[in-house]
Amino acid sequence: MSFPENFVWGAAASSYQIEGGACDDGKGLSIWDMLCRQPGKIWSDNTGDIACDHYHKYDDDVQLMAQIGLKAYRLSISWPRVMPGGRGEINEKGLDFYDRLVDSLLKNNIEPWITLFHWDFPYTLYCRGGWLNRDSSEWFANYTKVVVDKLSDRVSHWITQNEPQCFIGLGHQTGEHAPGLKLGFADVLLAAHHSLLAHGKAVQGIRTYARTKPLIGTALAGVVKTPFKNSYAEIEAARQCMFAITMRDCWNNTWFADPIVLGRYPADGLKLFEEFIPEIKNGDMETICQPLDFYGVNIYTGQTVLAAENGSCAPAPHSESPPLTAMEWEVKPEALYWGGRFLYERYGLPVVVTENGMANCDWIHSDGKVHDPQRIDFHTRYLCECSRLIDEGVPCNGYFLWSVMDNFEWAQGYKQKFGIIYVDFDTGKRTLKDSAFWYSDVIRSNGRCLNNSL
Ligand code: IFM
Repeated sequence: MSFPENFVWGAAASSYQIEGGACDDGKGLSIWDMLCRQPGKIWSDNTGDIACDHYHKYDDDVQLMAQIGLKAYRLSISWPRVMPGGRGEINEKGLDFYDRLVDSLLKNNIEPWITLFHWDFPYTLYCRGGWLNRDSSEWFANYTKVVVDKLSDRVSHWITQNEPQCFIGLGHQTGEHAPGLKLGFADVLLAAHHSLLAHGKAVQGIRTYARTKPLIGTALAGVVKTPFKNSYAEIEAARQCMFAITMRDCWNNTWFADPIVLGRYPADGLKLFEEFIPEIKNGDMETICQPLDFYGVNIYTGQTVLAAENGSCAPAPHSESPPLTAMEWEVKPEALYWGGRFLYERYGLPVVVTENGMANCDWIHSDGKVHDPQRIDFHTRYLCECSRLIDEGVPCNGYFLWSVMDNFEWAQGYKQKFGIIYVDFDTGKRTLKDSAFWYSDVIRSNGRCLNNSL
């Protein structure tokens, strides 16, 4: 296995999941602060009030990242930390936190990749309609400018939003995530349309105001289908299935990616969602479809499908007892290869794996260490598929392991552990897991050490 010389070996986390400091230094409330206050919404009624306390411990955390040898760290900005009411007043102390974090990363030769929105929407703006309000795209554009003005002299990698499928679908349709709404489908699509407009305006803003040449992308959830067999018919079936819309929900690739990259909603979605389609004003699709530098995709699992008789596809027969992570997501390494390949074929953009990781049952063992061989095996297998993707000519420029440290896993609270750094949430103590030492070897050998595991 080999990776290109300048391959970006990274790890990721997001503001609400690690920062804590929920009310510190003038930060405003987000919809997650509010959801966590509703009993029964989050596992064990956990909250992100303190989380990893990264807001105060960021410098130590950066030292650990440097010890691991990360080349890049994907972080997100908390919109209400920077603009407590979501618009208007700027909270300089909040902005300064990111200023210091970026400096600390650069001092340690770690490239910051900034995600502008990873779900912690300002509560004040939610009270004005949130993503249902068409003004939301302007609010987001103004917020983007504030961040770009502050950080773009040192930051060049930008991701607009993380996984719209989740913050719209889980937040506005099923209600499992903040803001906890169970809206009718027309409103779900309206919120989605506004978030797409916000993406487009943010890209425009970054290109206009950035002081160093920006590289801009997305971080969409990858809904991946893999072929049952390596035959033309099966591969074609998986490809079609991966880009088909068959359900009235957000759990697909094309409803978000087609407008962003191709400038139009997919025809099958328009047909299936016909009576729920929001008003699309003149110029909307042009605003949404801005040139991007990479297609960021978060891949955790996939579904294997086989070719069905009428040219469509059907779920493949599956094992009675498939390998599952603690999230009960099936371990499916080939999803990284097929997902990356199909997305590149359709959208023609270089691919960056903006998230890949596994929740595991981790604890401190009696020898004081955290042994997580399952996670090492998981990443070895997925990276092997990443290498295959690159070998076959798909420009896959980077890989961000989710997550750099254990964190607040949304509705699952602290039950799930995705990190390569173990966090004791009672004391705040960090312990590098075996997987952190392993990832360090991977990075330092540019992936060559993976050959020893095969
Ligand atoms: O923790 C989340 C992250 O915030 C978004 N992508 C999936 C991860 C694991 O569920």
